[in-house]
Amino acid sequence: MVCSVNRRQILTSVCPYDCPDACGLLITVEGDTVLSVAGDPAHPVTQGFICPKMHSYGKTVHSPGRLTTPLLRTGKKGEGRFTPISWEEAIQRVCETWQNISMKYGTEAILPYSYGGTMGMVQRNAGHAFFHYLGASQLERTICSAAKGAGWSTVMGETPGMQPEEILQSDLVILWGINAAATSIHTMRDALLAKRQGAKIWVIDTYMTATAELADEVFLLKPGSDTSLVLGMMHVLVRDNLTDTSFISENVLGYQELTQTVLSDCSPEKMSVLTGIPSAVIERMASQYAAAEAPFIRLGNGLSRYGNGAMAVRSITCLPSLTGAWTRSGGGVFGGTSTGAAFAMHKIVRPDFMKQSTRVINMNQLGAALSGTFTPPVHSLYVYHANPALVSPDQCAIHEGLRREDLFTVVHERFMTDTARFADIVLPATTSLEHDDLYRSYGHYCAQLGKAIIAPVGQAKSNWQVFQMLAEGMGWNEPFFTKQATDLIGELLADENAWRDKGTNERLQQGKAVVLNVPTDPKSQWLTPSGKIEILNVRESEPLPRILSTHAAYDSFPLLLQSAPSRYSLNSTFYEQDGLRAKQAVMCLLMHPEDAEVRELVDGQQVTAFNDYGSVRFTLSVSERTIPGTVVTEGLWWLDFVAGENGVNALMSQRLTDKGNGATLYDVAVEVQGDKEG
Ligand SMILES: Nc1nc2c(c(=O)[nH]1)N[C@H]1C(S)=C(S)[C@@H](COP(=O)(O)OP(=O)(O)OC[C@H]3O[C@@H](n4cnc5c(=O)[nH]c(N)nc54)[C@H](O)[C@@H]3O)O[C@H]1N2
Ligand SMILES: Nc1nc2c(c(=O)[nH]1)N[C@H]1C(S)=C(S)[C@@H](COP(=O)(O)OP(=O)(O)OC[C@H]3O[C@@H](n4cnc5c(=O)[nH]c(N)nc54)[C@H](O)[C@@H]3O)O[C@H]1N2
Ligand code: SF4
Ligand SMILES: [Mo]
Repeated sequence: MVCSVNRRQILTSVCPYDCPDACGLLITVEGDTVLSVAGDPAHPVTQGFICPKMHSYGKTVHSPGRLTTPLLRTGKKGEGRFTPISWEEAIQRVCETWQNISMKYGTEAILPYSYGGTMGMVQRNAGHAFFHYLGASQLERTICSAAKGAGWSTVMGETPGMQPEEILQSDLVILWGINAAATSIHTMRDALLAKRQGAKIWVIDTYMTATAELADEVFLLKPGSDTSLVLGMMHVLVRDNLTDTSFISENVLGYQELTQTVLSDCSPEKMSVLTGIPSAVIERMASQYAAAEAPFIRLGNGLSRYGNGAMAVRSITCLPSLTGAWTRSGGGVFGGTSTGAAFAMHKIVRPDFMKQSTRVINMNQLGAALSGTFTPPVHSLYVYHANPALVSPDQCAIHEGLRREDLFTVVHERFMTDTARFADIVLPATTSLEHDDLYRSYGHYCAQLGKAIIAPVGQAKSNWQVFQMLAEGMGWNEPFFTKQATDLIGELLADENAWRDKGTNERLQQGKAVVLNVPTDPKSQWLTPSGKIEILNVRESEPLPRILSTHAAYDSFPLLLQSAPSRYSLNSTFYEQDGLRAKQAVMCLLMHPEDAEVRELVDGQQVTAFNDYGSVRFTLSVSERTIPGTVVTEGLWWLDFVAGENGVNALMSQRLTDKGNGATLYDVAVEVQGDKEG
């Protein structure tokens, strides 16, 4: 008998999930078993502190729900009945079907769909080269932060984000549209540290979040009204001469034009009606903002998920330039980092493989794209590291499309998700501990390697491995597809540039988290066409910040619905863990007592929220955490665990943001009624 002794080891890794913190991890393994997961104290930013979700990552990796073999559909689409098949058969079926579709309808009839299941640069972008080579339709990936990016760049151009740790030097931390206690725990940690040194924390949100509980002051406003709030504050700054004229004259374009608008149209009284925040409070917010030495605005994504979302981000981005807050350590606005330029991404994405330009389909309009009437029709959908049947807007339209008999759907997943249930072929995916990748972060400036530290569970394969197999199955002999993930990491790091010091690659190879250089000073070198902060941007159809309407304002339903993140899940990820799900209990709808009373609804009862897109059942939670007129649900629950047939995104529309073609997931109105008994 061969006896193998599995040594217990502690190995470094990175959290792979779509979270700004990209925490450094220490994984204790014995053989191929993960024993425990902890934060890595050596990580320069995350310093050993991680969220409760990742402490139990081992339960995800070794979950009995993991997909372990390729599967072929045997039941109806969406039913979830499958039979195991071999990888060879699966790849052969996919390639043959794609070759037939390509001959009959052209390669653009094939649509890839991927997003943020894993954030490593190689595995996240693994399909781009393949689909470029194939000539498939392209996906516009704008579900998350596109409007936020567009709002920022309208004012700041290519200026990179400031150093997030400056928050520690701030005397007024404004957490604006961000539930940091859930979604950016190190921002929350640092905000609380700043508070201990005397800073005040403000939260500007639409309901009382876990973050709001930790703040000195909470300002709850009507969903989608942030532009009105900030323009009202600007009115006061201008009217009361609280602006920094010398900073403005040297650094700002369009101040005079802005003053005319805000003075004539944006009085606090008027803005009070639009925001629901009393005018005296808007006055006080403005004067306290101006009085602060170094106000640090941490801008979340919440306020960008509206028909006027890019404008809201743009307006807030202008604020520190009025008071010259940028000149002081700790002052400014931070919405995130963008470190793409640090790595040779084109060597992975291979835009040069596209023989001709192909059509682009917006991911937020997948429902329309899958409808039989779309021309030319989509005949095959390949989904990897994403769960569109649950997380994308207008769920009923998506499900209807996924049920089409003439649609060939392939889903590469770790679990039998709501999307995988609709697949013709399901392929089993590795977790981050089973494949190699290089990670960066959108919340700080560190990068780190995450190596494969256990063998794949079952027959799981990484995103990149599957595209290698598919390329082979298609009969392509392009050498790029024979490279290993580690080779691709090498390509990303090959060219030296100003973001990476000489020793960076070596330290990365040792598994260390490395802080990247920011080549320009994000607080004085404005990388805009004019070289100034562009409050006025004449290249835009809206040259100045201005109040734009939300989409929901045109809807005929009375309650605005927010579907915010939960502390114990990450989008639709982590619902595989019973313990984390138990902490969320059930899919709730928070409603203010006044709204409940007029509808004769009581706490704990079953209700249905509905609008023109669909209807969703919730357990009602009557709560003063919301404001009248706004209802809130947290988390993106798998359909296995909800009362009705739909998830919350059955209520969301495919309408896009004002700029950036983003999703308007929070810009939605509903009515709510009590369910009949049973
Ligand atoms: N635990 C956990 N962490 C996560 C996630 C998760 O689901 N769970 N998701 C990850 C992902 S993909 C992302 S993009 C980030 C997102 O994290 P955040 O940047 O925090 O953004 P959002 O989740 O969009 O919403 C943040 C807050 O905005 C509020 N909000 C909604 N509408 C408005 C408005 O009109 N004005 C204002 N001022 N506030 C508004 C919401 O109520 C919510 O509390 O978090 C990541 N981290
Ligand atoms: N109503 C509402 N809708 C929302 C949001 C909201 O706040 N409210 N948030 C939106 C936001 S910000 C975002 S970013 C999107 C997120 O949308 P998605 O990016 O689709 O995110 P997840 O729901 O986490 O699904 C990711 C899936 O990837 C799988 N996965 C993980 N690692 C791998 C891997 O290495 N390979 C493969 N093949 N699969 C893997 C996981 O098992 C999981 O099922 O959702 C959006 N939808
Ligand atoms: S989900 Fe976010 S906070 Fe939690 S470990 Fe991962 S990166 Fe850190
Ligand atoms: Mo996101």
